[in-house]
Amino acid sequence: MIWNKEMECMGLENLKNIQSERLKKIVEYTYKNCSFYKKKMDRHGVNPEDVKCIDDIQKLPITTKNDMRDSYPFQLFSAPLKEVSEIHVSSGTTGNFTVVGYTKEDIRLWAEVMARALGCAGAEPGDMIQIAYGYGLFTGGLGFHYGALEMGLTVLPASSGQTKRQLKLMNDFKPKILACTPSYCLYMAEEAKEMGFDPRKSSWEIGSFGAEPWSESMRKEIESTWNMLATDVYGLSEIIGPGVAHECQHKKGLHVFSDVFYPEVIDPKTGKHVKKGEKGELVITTLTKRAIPLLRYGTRDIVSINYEKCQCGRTLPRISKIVGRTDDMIIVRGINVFPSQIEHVLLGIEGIHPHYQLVVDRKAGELDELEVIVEVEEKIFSDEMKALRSLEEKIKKEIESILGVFVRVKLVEPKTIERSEGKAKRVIDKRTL
Ligand code: DLL
Repeated sequence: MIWNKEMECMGLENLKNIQSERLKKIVEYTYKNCSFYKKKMDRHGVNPEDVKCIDDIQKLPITTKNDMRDSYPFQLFSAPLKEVSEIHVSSGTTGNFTVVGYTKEDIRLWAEVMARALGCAGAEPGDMIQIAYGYGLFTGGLGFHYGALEMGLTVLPASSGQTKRQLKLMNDFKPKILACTPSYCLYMAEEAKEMGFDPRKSSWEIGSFGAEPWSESMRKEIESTWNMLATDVYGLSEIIGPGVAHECQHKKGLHVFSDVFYPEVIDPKTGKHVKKGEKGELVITTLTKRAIPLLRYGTRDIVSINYEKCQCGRTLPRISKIVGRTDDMIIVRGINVFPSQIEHVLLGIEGIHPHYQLVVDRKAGELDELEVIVEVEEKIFSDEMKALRSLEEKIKKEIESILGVFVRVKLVEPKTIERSEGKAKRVIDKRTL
């Protein structure tokens, strides 16, 4: 279903007019209410009056993750704290939390975009949804919650974890929709099988999976294991949480709700727009947010954008599945590698489980070593050593020929790699660079 047909299917010229009007207003608003933005624009030599239409967005400077961290906790807020009704934080690997806030109006916006996202996935009012993203400071649980209420779904706010209870809820209440990270969905399948439950007989028909990168092969694995449609949801706390973009049932890219979140793709080295359709860093401007609007926020996520109308009727632009983050990329002996590329190779090989970890190390005076640790079927372990070695060799050859990077492969028994109920940890970088 299309939740907001007017905004999602309008002609591109109309959409551009709306974006232009909203951009002018939000630039004025942030300049007036947030000293960080006033200073940043002044330093960059740009005034709110210079921004007359959406294409003028390129005159504005990029807001970075470091800007957010340096403004800890509330200096990037444009609304006074007493008007903020909810605060979330996301924790990075280093330094301070990233803090975000929502006014009442922002919460209404979040509910609206998340209802639109659920509509993309194929949810209909009256359906039941099991929300197994974490509730709390992480935006996943509550974002889905607000959207589901807005659409009129019946909500099971299960939060993440307690896997046996998740499965019992599913079995007894028969929810149609599941929302969680893709890695947690596969972990639940393992538990289900151990409990003697056939995942293919589950009540879940549609999954809305995101918060971490996942490959097309992982989608196939989830769809065949659970016999459900697996759709991709994208978002980040800084922009709103989940609800920035969602795939429709055609699964040909994620529709960005660009009447409120304006997307651009830049070359992170030059800061300039890439050519249409090329990959680069996704930059987003929140066109209507009040508590903490962001102008040209550099997400570090790598995507391309397709502006063609989709088969579903939506004219909203579509971002490609996220290949990885600029800061997630491992550079091994000078070659750029994204965990999702390795995942794609691994899941194409028979006998492999979708659980893996990449360990990068560099011993003194030596070159980088990339070790791929991957779980294989029990059966392979009970085979002779020879079979195990030949599988190791096969994986090694495929990764080396496709990615051009030298790797060591270590096969381990099922359940050796730590499972995650939220975002999976795929890379362990032991190098002290
Ligand atoms: O992960 C919000 C979210 C919750 C999205 C639930 C989808 C579902 P953060 O914790 O701030 O917010 O992390 C945001 O996660 O910049 C991406 O690098 C990554 N990410 C989010 N969705 C996807 C996705 C939430 N579908 C960061 N594919 C983002 C790949 C994703 N990466």
